[in-house]
Amino acid sequence: MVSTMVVHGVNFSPVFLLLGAGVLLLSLAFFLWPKSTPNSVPAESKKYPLEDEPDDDGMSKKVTVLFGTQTGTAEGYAQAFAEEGRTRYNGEVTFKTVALDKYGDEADIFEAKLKEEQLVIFYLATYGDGEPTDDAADFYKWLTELSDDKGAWLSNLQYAVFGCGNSTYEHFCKVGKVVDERLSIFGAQRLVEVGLGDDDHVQEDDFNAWKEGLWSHLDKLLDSKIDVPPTPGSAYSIAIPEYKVEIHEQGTEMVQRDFSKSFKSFKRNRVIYDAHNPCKCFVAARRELHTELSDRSCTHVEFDISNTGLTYETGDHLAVYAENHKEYVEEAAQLLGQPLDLMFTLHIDDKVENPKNASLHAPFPGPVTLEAALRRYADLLSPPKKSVLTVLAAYASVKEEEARLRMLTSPFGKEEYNDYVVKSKRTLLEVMSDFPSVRVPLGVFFAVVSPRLQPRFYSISSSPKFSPDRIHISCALVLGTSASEKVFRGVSSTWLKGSIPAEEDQENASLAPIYVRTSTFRLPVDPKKPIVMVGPGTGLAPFRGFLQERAALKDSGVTLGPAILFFGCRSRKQDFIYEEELNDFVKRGVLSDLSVAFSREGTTKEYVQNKMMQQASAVWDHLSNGGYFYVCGDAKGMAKDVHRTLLTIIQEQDYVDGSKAEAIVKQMQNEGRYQRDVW
Ligand SMILES: Cc1cc2nc3c(=O)[nH]c(=O)nc-3n(C[C@H](O)[C@H](O)[C@H](O)COP(=O)(O)OP(=O)(O)OC[C@H]3O[C@@H](n4cnc5c(N)ncnc54)[C@H](O)[C@@H]3O)c2cc1C
Ligand SMILES: NC(=O)c1ccc[n+]([C@@H]2O[C@H](COP(=O)([O-])OP(=O)(O)OC[C@H]3O[C@@H](n4cnc5c(N)ncnc54)[C@H](OP(=O)(O)O)[C@@H]3O)[C@@H](O)[C@H]2O)c1
Ligand SMILES: Cc1cc2nc3c(=O)[nH]c(=O)nc-3n(C[C@H](O)[C@H](O)[C@H](O)COP(=O)(O)O)c2cc1C
Ligand SMILES: *[C@@H]1O[C@H](CO)[C@@H](O)[C@H](O)[C@H]1NC(C)=O
Ligand SMILES: *[C@@H]1O[C@H](CO)[C@@H](O)[C@H](O)[C@H]1NC(C)=O
Ligand SMILES: CC(=O)N[C@H]1CO[C@H](CO)[C@@H](O)[C@@H]1O
Repeated sequence: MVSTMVVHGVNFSPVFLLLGAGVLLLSLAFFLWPKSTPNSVPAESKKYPLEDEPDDDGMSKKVTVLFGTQTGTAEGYAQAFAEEGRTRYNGEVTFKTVALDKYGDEADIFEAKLKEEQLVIFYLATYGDGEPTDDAADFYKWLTELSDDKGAWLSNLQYAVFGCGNSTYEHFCKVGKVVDERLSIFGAQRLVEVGLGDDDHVQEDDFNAWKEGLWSHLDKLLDSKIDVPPTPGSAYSIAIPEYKVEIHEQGTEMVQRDFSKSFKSFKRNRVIYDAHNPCKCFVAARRELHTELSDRSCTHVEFDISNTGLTYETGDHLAVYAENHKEYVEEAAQLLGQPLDLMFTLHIDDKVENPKNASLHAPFPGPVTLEAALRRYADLLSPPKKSVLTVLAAYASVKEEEARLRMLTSPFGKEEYNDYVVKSKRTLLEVMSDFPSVRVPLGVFFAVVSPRLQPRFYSISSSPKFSPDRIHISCALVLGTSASEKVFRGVSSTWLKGSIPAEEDQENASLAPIYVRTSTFRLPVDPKKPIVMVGPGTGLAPFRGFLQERAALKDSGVTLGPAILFFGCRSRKQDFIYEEELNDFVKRGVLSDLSVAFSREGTTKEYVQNKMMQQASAVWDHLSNGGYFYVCGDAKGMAKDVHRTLLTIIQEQDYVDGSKAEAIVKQMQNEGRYQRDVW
């Protein structure tokens, strides 16, 4: 018996905003939300029709906006850009946004579809070691491997690329830059220089500046009627997308966390677990890896994957959907002014005339309590984007608060936004509590204020040869002081640390949806090849898997090549994780040499790269013998320093100059003999 009451009957309340620079900011309110709920279709029935939206007369103008995103930023830009375009050209130009994996999945499709396009705008994020996002992987591989000899086959295409990245990474916006370059090689016409969105500053500002430049070009191509472009500074009425909220009676049964059973992906009759269809697994075992003397924490967790069909390979990554801490959930409910036990379901109202509902993601399944919804689905701690502040401003009942929120999002408030949100890492909850007059309706909160909580990735620290039924990970706790001087606890690391293992309490054991993401971080096919591994801190994780695999090979009679490992931590007495296991691998001859750099034991810091220098000749011996070089862990500091050290070692040991050493490293990378798993 579910009797229901609709609170927000209209899922689309127009809110009139007077914006200082209308064109610049219009798009912000349409910022869209991370890849969200499951919406995949069975793999085999997936079709990529050449034209799924027939152009009525074949004459109407069309812009295709393609994106590759991991956490939703690039998708948000794509949606905002498209939305602005629809308004800008009074709906006379069709703007279609498509994720690259929905666009196609193989050479023929990409080729046929791109040939038909006239205007394509790309929004592409970069990850890992300058790699594409999962959804852009097939496209990127195809485009980068396509022979240059193909010539100017894309000469009908005009395009622009905006890259999303963070300039502190070595390969800043690499995917955007590469796609831009490749398209040009094939004769496509670049409308504007590739945009470089830098997360280290305010990326939204880069996006806004870049798209203004692009509009001026697009106006010439698309706007037949207005020769004067819309004047900045004019007022726009904008609407904030929202879900319809259906409130249920107390006592209604809650749906279990459900990643859309009906949309399970199958390949050759096997269940495929992925972001749309993760596998709920129990925490089987958990233990602290640091000693009591450490003031930090690193948790070893084992997920039970027996009888699930979930499989993995040594070197893969595990995605974990963790839940928010109780404290944050309670605070969020309070800020929303709603009780935790409120039972509701979100809907997209398709009865109401609503052009914006297309940009809303499928809502999470209901009925759920507000407590469960906030715990599972809401990202409460990420610093809010400017677009979110624009929405909050629309719901402020105190004039001063509204004015301050508007100022923070205005072009004049760039510095203030940077100081207030970015530099001080202010969480969404902290921002909301700074503006107590803001009361956001639930349908708006889940649609556009709180992004969907994303899974976190972990390097798998076991090998299926040794541990087929359990996936191991090692997670460093993120703990700090927040902008409001409260304790900041990372979502996933806190959840993992507090998880209840079935070994200890079968009845109350913790469950999390997980899936395995295939990586390219792999041991040499030939086990006799020498390997050199560098993995300080949690960077040790995949190497524990490597060593387990080597141990299994050795036990089955395989002859192993030499393997050396450089590990680093603060001190032997605090955070020398898996110390006993590593020593045991040495004893068994699975690991030929273990070098550990303790950074806080002596008077001077010692890092893995110092240990590498001390063993330069051994390192070069192995590598020049066809050996493999592996680095795992921190991308921003460690991996760069280790890279430089490798170049130095090659120069010194091989008596070559800097550019020759770089050529040697490049060669190793091309041959897959220099692999990095960095984050
Ligand atoms: C491919 C890959 C492999 C990885 N492998 C591992 C692994 O093997 N082991 C491991 O431990 N991690 C690994 N990570 C990192 C891991 O995915 C998570 O990022 C990490 O566990 C933190 O997640 P969290 O949810 O606990 O923190 P989050 O809730 O995501 O918080 C972290 C964020 O909070 C911000 N922050 C930090 N301090 C504060 C503060 N005081 N106030 C406000 N904000 C703050 C930081 O800017 C950071 O962006 C890997 C990441 C990737 C991409
Ligand atoms: N979430 C992410 O994506 C991410 C990415 C990278 C790092 N982190 C941070 O890293 C921590 C993870 O801890 P962890 O156990 O992996 O590592 P860790 O314990 O912080 O570091 C391991 C060892 O590496 C040393 N080190 C620091 N800078 C180095 C450099 N440039 N080159 C070589 N060695 C260096 C450290 O020394 P000193 O500390 O003594 O200098 C320590 O001895 C978390 O607290 C998290 O905040 C997070
Ligand atoms: C684990 C990790 C690795 C990253 N690697 C890179 C990189 O190699 N180069 C770069 O320019 N940006 C890198 N970034 C930054 C992201 O590309 C940037 O935050 C981007 O805005 C994310 O877009 P998305 O939300 O659409 O996925 C990395 C970010 C993370 C979290
Ligand atoms: C970009 O990298 C810097 C430097 O490591 C980091 O402080 C910052 O948080 C990153 N930005 C984002 C949004 O992740
Ligand atoms: C499980 O949790 C309940 C409630 O907290 C508790 O009463 C019970 O003892 C727990 N079970 C075990 C086996 O510890
Ligand atoms: C997903 C969704 O709800 N789509 C609807 C958006 O609005 C139009 C116009 O009312 C409907 O036809 C769609 O079904």
